[in-house]
Amino acid sequence: MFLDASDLRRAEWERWQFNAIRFLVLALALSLIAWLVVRMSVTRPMARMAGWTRALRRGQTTAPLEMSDLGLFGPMAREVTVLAKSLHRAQAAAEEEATLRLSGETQWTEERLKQFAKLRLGEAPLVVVSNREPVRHVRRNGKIVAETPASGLVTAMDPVMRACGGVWVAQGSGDADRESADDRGRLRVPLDDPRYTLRRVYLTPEEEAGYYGGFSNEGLWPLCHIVHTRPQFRPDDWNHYRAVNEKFAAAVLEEIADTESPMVLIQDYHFALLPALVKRARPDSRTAIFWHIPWPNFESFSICPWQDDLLLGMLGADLIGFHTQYYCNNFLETVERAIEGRTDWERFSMTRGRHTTYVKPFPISVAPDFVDEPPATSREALLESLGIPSAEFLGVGVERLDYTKGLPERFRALGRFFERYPEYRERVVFVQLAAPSRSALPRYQEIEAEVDDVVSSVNAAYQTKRWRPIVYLKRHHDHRDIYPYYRHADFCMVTSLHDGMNLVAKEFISVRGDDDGALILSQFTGASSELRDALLVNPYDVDAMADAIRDAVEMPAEERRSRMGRMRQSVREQNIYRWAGLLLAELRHIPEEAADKGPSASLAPSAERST
Ligand code: ADQ
Repeated sequence: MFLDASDLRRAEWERWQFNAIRFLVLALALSLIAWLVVRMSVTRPMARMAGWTRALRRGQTTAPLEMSDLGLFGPMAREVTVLAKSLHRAQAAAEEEATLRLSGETQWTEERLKQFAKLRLGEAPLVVVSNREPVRHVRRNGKIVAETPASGLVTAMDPVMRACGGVWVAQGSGDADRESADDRGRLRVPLDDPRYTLRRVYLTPEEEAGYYGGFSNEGLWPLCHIVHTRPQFRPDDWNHYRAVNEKFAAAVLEEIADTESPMVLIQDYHFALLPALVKRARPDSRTAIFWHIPWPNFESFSICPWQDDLLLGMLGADLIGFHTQYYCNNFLETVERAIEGRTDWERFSMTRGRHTTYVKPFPISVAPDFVDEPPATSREALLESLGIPSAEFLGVGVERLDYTKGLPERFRALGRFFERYPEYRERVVFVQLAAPSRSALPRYQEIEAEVDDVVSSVNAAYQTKRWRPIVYLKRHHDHRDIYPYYRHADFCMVTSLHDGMNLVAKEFISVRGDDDGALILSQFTGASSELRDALLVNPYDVDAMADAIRDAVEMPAEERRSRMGRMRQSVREQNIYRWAGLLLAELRHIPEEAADKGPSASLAPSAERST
């Protein structure tokens, strides 16, 4: 039998040919895919990064590089973006300095504060202590996110720390704070461009309730604000307050252990005992306490059962700062009448033993830029996002939900305005941004319920099918979200019953580059002594406030512009860098105490007398 194998050979040849073609097609497809991948994830992003860097170098853009399709280069692009931001900031600061020099102005800027800190403070590190931290980590929908608390103190201190560097000791209050810091509670902030260290101190729920909710916020807060809310003084709260002050003192002492002559800047009424605790252990430190809320008169303060301990704790400081001269007067009168020592009304100081404490006003303020790279939201887009088809006049209020801020009074005044001036119905919309605050305390639950009620009743009384007079947004907002409201409002209302300074008024002014907008401001805020071009009101006088709203919406454009222009000039000059610069300069001039002549032991609060 013969078998003709030529078919097999042909078939084999065809198979080879077929495989060769398949291989070629496959190789082509693979090359194409590889080419596309390289182009998408390497060549194009590189070209975009190069183009963006070129535009940045030429000063044509400052916007961060869009990251969504950067693939492999994501981490590098992030770093380059941070670097670019720093360069841009440095360039803007240099330009600002040059402009100021040319115009002969001596304005405080971030750069000037930075240079001041470097040249004048030298190696002395700056340690800031406050209850509120500049950034807290919280869990949202299973993710950890960083958020800035709604707090005047944080708004003011963060730019200072960004300029000076150092350590900020504060309570770790976010539910994901521990995971976001190292074992000692330390992390570098701001997270995207670290410039200082945050040292978190963790409290137990009992300490938090007694020291923060109890003594600080149910005792000292209503004691210092004249708002007719009775302060609560409980010995247990006081014990926690003392213990927490000691806990913070231990953290501060640890932070300054290896440094000579550190500067310690203590913030607010949560830490009245801290100055003496720090100075007793470190007499070489220069220690100041800044009191962010009003100081009442002697009679009001004297109802506190532990007033001597608080005053002696504060007098441990070399320098005590308040917002206004009036609070300084009240304080010096209080110590003169309550504490044995030599009061000097010429130099505004109190001397006990060998230790002198100076008392001075430092009116706090805001940074010239409310936010970096503000959003370009238009007025129409803003109104649309709120479901408001149109509003001829837009009013805005921005507050923590606090009974000192006069929110019910403001909404009653709005109701009276629509009652008295019905021609403004359907033409004026008032947007209130309110961040819930201290919600565990009964008085804060009451004020929240009262505000809900007043808003509902004013809306129920005047709303129509296509209009609601008050839009009430009860939640925390980032400053970037607040910016468009300030920017597009025709008027802003600050109606505090009593307020140390009030930064909302200054924030509103700082964003009005258009020199437009009217400010209605309570005469009981510290800010009212600086911002005389605001429409000053007594928040207890509902009729007068209703008239002030009418005056704000009817104010001629020319008058609005000249008033706003003058207020902007004042806020620009008296900015937060000036506040910090003057405070640090004053503290630096105070002669250093020799270690053997530290504050007399009597400056420390006595444990025996305290409860
Ligand atoms: P506060 O009582 O907190 O400050 P304020 O000075 O008005 O009051 O500052 C509030 C800050 O919180 C502002 O920066 C504001 O933008 C922000 N904020 C308000 N509402 C918000 C919201 N809904 N969401 C997010 N942020 C919000 C205390 C004293 C003041 C003093 C400051 C600084 O009571 O008198 O001016 O410290 O010293």
